[in-house]
Amino acid sequence: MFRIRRVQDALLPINRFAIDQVQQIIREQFDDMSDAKIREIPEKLHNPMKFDFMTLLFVCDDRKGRVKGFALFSAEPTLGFGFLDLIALSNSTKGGGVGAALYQRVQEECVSLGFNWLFFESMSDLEQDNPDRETLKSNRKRMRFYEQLGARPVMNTLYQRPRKANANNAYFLMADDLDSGLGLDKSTAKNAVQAILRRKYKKTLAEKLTLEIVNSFTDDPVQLRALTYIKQRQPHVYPSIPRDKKIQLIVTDGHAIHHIKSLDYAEQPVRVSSILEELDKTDLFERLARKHFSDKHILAVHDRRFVNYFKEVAMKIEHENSLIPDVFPIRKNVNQPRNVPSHAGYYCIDIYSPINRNAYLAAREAVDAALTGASAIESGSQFVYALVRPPGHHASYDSFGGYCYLNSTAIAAHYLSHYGRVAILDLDYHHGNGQQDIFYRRDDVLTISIHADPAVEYPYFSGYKEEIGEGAGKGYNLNLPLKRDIDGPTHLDAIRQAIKRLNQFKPDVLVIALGLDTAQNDPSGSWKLLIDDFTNNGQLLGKLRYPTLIVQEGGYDCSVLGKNALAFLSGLWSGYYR
Ligand code: Q9C
Ligand code: ZN
Repeated sequence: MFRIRRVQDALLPINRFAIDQVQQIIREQFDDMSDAKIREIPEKLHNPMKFDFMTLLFVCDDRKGRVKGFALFSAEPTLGFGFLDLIALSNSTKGGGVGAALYQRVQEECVSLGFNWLFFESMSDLEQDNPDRETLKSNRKRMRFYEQLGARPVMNTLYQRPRKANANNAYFLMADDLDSGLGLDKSTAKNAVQAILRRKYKKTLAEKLTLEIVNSFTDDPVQLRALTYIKQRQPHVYPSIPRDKKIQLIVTDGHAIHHIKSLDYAEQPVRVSSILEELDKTDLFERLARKHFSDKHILAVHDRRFVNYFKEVAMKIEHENSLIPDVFPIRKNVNQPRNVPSHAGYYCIDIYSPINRNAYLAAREAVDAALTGASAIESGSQFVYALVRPPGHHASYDSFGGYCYLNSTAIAAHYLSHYGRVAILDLDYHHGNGQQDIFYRRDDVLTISIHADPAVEYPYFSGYKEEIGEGAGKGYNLNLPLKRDIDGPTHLDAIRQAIKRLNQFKPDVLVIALGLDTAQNDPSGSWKLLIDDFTNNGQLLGKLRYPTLIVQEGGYDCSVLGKNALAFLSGLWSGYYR
């Protein structure tokens, strides 16, 4: 089994590993590529605008990151074509469809960028250019492969005239119409060829020769060689969005067992289905199955006694019954709670989070979903959305509240902190007191929260801007409280401030606690964000290009939840890919 994915950054270990292997393959197989060029690949990927083409790297690997092959591809968005620089398999890969899959992924990328043409060079398969039988044979085999995939040599030009840089070989310019059925008109071809030659043979081809080749394109449309190895070709079926570009989606399908059947309890199962209904109208998502993770990930951020208490007492509650804590001790010289329902107030901060067996089971599942998302990020995904409930961001090291029991966001962030620097950006209307508390003394996980002023809003006792972290964590917690009646533009300004801090911190991974209770008319909020504000927020954050895990938190107006979630997520996506 293999998968293909785009590697854009060397932030996470799996990507650094991929790029190392790609460089190794190039060193082994392309002795004409200079070491400087090989070494600048990561910089080209990370900073594509600095160079005249945009470089994209697609790797084919097993899920553990062992590279079977790669395609290095340049996009020329202004002229609207793609150029395939290199496509190669690792020495231990024996075909198996890897080459074709990589090539097709490049075709899909071109189509999704709106290009009509893909160009590349391939060695001549003509006898006159190949005195050596073996080379002739392998060049013919390669040409057959490309013919099957949709590319053919450009004929009747000087392009394949031997040049200094490839003195021993004649290379055809290959053109792939990406199944558009269009002819290659002369001016498109000339512009493309000029751009390709200037870039590819910058150091070895005099401008005069470049122009000679460009001007040798006289046929209009340019002639492509007729099929010589096959009679007919199966056109490629293009997906609306290449699979690895989709946002991966994990849903806690068992969440609905946690159902507080009271009309004024806002945190209802329908929240998830209303979001899902909107997402399902698009092709933007790929579902991932939820995996199970051990309790050790929970116990890494939560107090063991708290977790045990929650689990044990939850299991004691009779079916359909709920326990709402009623006595809340001030934790000064009090005894440890026994695991009995009447002691529930010890770990609880308010009356909004009834304990019952299903609350535990559902919260546990939300944790698994968030961790599944974190592990997808770890293995190279760009965007993963964990659509979960109950929410988690009000649950701290040893307390629960605000509809939250276990802090899935914090648990996922801690998991990811083993692989790099993590930043959590909490966009819920309410302060993310849970992860603030959990990471308050740490400098490897930055916590930022944009929320309504706690002087007048839940959770009242935290979320002030003076709370900046302690010890090593001093300066690694940022609260951006806002007034009760703000709208989208004011909120966007706060996001810009958060981004400034993110840019200083330079996380390897971003975790977004996505509360949608910032929307206009949300029953638990007072802000006035509209659908376009969610799109703008997403876009701004997507442009940062961090691998991003989004975990669902609050948001209670089911008439707009789905639209706003989709707006935010597609904003993220387009900020990154467009
Ligand atoms: N009259 C989250 O959004 N306030 N929690 C309830 C009821 C509690 C919100 C007021 C708000 C908790 C995850
Ligand atoms: Zn909230």
